[in-house]
Amino acid sequence: MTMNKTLTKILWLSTLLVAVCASDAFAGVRESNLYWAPECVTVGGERVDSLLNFIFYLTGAVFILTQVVYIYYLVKYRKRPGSKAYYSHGNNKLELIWTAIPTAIFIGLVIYSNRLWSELHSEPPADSVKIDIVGYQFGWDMRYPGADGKLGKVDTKLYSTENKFALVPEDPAGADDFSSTELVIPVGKPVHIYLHSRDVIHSFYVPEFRLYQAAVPGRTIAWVWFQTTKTGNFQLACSQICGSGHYNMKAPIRVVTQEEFDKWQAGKIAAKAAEAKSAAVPSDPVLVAQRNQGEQQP
Ligand SMILES: [Cu+2]
Repeated sequence: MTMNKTLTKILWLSTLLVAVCASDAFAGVRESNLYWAPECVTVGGERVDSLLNFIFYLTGAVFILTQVVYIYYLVKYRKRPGSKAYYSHGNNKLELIWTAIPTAIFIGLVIYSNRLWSELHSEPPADSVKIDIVGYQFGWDMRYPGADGKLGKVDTKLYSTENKFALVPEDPAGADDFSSTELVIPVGKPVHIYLHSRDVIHSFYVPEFRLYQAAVPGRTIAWVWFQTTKTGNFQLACSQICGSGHYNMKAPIRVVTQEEFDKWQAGKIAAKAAEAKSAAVPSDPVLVAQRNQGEQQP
């Protein structure tokens, strides 16, 4: 009996310890809009919100109305001495009306939400910023086009430790692409993302963007694009349980001004060019000597 109690205590204490130690890895704490959806910062998200709010207020109003009527009649026709029960067959006309109105509303909602869905998934604008986003156990890698403005081709069969973006080596467009561990986006500009997974199913989920899309291994998900309305810092957190480290599969998102983005991009492109240069010409004197020696030998 006491043994059991001790065991339970140990179990509780260790659970508490794990929770305290892991608290650092918990997702960002929401500080505003605690009783509503988080702040919305995309054009498409605003339209999703207006549909959600419409449904919320409509069902809320119907709920209050039906409850008021229900309570009114409950009190009005309560059991009282001398009053006799009265049997009513109902009213066909009324039933027809209260069936037809919700049916019409539901059909309207289906048509509207389908149209909204297809609009949100329409062709991305030609001037959109293209970003390859790759999920893996347990993190995210982003790839941006280099100076040529083109993302190199991907063959999902090529994912490896050396080729973490599965780039097709024959495609020259991929040579200058640069990678990032944070998602940096210019505000107001359409962003077209290409979603990939290196291992299992992950999910790209940004509540403030009202965006949720699974990343499926072996596939390129190319139909997601969005346009932000505000600068700020957000968090990309995988929302598909993908293994033991799922809780910590996060990446920072920075929505910045166009100038800030251009500066960041130029820096990344320059760093990539310098990296390519140093890889082509070894600067280490020992390596240079070895290379020269190698060249002299027949
Ligand atoms: Cu994941």
